[in-house]
Amino acid sequence: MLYLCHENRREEPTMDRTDTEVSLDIDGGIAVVTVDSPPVNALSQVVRAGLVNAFEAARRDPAVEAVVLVCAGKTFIAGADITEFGKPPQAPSLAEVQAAIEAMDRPVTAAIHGTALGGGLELALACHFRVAVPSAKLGLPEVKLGLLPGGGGTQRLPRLVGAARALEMILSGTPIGAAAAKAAGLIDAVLPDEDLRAGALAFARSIVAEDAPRNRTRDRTDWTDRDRGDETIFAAAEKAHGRKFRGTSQLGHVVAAVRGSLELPFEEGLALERKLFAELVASPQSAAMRHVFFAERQAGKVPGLKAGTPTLSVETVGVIGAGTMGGGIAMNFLNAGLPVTLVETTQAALDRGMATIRANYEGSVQRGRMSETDAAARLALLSGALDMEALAGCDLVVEAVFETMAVKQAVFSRLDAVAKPGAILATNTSYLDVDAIAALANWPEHVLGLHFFSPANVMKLLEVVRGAKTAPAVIATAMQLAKRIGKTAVVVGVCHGFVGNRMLAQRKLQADALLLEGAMPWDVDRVLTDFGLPMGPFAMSDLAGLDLGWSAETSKGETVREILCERGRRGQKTGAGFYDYDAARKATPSADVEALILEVSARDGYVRRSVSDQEILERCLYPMINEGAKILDEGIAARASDIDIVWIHGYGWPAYTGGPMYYADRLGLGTVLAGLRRYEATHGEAFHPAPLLERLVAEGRGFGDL
Ligand code: T1G
Repeated sequence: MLYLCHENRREEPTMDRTDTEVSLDIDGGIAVVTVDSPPVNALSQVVRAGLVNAFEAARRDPAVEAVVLVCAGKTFIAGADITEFGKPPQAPSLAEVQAAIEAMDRPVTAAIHGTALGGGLELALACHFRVAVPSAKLGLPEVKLGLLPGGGGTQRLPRLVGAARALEMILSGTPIGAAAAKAAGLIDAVLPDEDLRAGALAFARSIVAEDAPRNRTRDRTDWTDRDRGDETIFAAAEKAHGRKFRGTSQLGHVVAAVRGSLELPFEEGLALERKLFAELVASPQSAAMRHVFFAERQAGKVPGLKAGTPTLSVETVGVIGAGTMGGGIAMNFLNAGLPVTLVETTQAALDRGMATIRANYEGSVQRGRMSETDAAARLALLSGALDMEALAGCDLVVEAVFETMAVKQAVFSRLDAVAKPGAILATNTSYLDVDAIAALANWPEHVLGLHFFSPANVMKLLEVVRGAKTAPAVIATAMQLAKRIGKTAVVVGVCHGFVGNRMLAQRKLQADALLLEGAMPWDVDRVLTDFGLPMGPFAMSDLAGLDLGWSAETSKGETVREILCERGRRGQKTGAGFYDYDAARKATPSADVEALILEVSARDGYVRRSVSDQEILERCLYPMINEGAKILDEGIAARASDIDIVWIHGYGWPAYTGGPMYYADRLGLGTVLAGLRRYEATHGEAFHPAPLLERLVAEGRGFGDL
């Protein structure tokens, strides 16, 4: 059956028939089907229809001895077209394309480069053979969209590599390289070099010459016969990935689908997969995670920054401050292969910082996450110095010194005197006024904030703080550098706390107030971890240290936090904070802290009451959402979805609820506004609704409509 690809064209397929998205040419008896649909050759309706027509044309040509499927551009098919989700399906389906391939009476080989992901890999699994260039990666990342492979991946992959490895690939969503894919039996050959077409044609000719059997993946039984009935496979997968899928039914669905590949005939297994996929794709969790996918990419588009803005070269980096943040920041650049000069004020501090970095790499090697060679290569790029003069040749310098304006301004004044002309000078401040820091530089247009989140070598978020005078080229360079070091960057404006910490401050205010009104730290933390956050505000304070921003000299001993610090309960690092910690840092509620809270509450005249979980959740989240509305109204964030990305990648907000602003839209801004007004009546100004929120409710719109 032929499909109308576009412009209602309908004609008999010919060998040299060319579509805009899929073309077919014959090269010495080998039909080469090429997909050319930038940017990632996603399986749109046009591509699917073009593929069916191309394979039909190849099938009808007696001169064709074999077929090779390749892609133009930077990658093999990177999956279904995510923009089509949630819309009425359009024929042909991916299954129909796969059926056209499996119906071929001549061998079909998928030739992979770039990243064969999701539906792209599933299409390759329906081919008789798969080859890949050495740099290729292959994966099924559907779980990152709240889905499971819906193109036969849960049925064909276990038949090729076994259920255990299939479950690992599907549940991790992490692609594997060509060599690992060959070793696992996922592909038949790694091509000798990156010349994809030549390698693929040579492979196809060898298959024809050997008259190699055309095994359809769906017919293979060696692995399924071996795995059937082995419950340890599923128990291991659930143990390894159970925690990651809190709040969604994905784990159960993936396990059921893969189990079906062992116990059901292929077509029934496909039907089960389709049913389970349909449930997930219709779920609010998947809609939220698809929102996050596009929001991450939107964040990379900086309003007012013209495409093609020239960027500056960054090949050497200096970091001032070898503490927790400075060391983590340095590791980001070392991991990207950039030499780093780490500067401290004393040899002891420098030695401590260097030792921590070394220990982190040794830990990665011990956990099998990094080879010794790679760790050594990174450490070879690290040098230390006690004098800022050592930073004179750096293209980028990041300061990560003590978080007070006086210290940062002093550092910037000295740094400005030694930095080379054109160097980018960045402050890692979490809150402070970047413009006030830039004012001390000869070139304020080369000054910005690069706000990393602790632990800086782990958390994906980077708030790129755009100063009033920061040049577009410097912003463009920061965005490019963020991608290079594997960060998700969000451009934010200058205000106290920028986006993430400004909203966090609102939550902290309420969390502390709730303690005096009737809740305990473990009540508040439980409500927020049940919501899906990795930890609540009090556990987070214990991790970061209660004495952040506190000093014995200035402490007034008034608040619960101050008294805890005065008593030496400064968090995990002292074995006690809001919680008591055992040697393994396991937290337990503290009777001493409970007594202190009751004492301070009584001292301040509170009549304690039982606070419901719902009130705790609303009191913590609504003021954050309200602050987000103010941040949008002030232009500190360009989009509501940027705020979502800040919270997902900076604080672990559960992606399956889409981020605070997306969550508010789904809840209904009217509900948030009513809640704010209710609490304003009893708790005052902190709940006064943002004008933008009131406007949107009046207009019946959401943050996503901005
Ligand atoms: N569908 C639609 N658009 C996509 C897309 C996709 N699958 N992948 C990328 N784009 C757009 C993206 O929005 C951006 O658009 C541009 O391409 C460049 O992307 C049936 C159901 C392939 C590793 O999850 O991981 O198959 O912003 O900036 O950094 O079982 O894109 O330019 O307008 O990310 O070079 C499964 C998702 C889908 C892969 C390239 N596949 N993509 O990274 O470019 S579900 C995925 C990626 C599925 C089947 C199931 C990455 C990339 P714009 P980019 P990149």
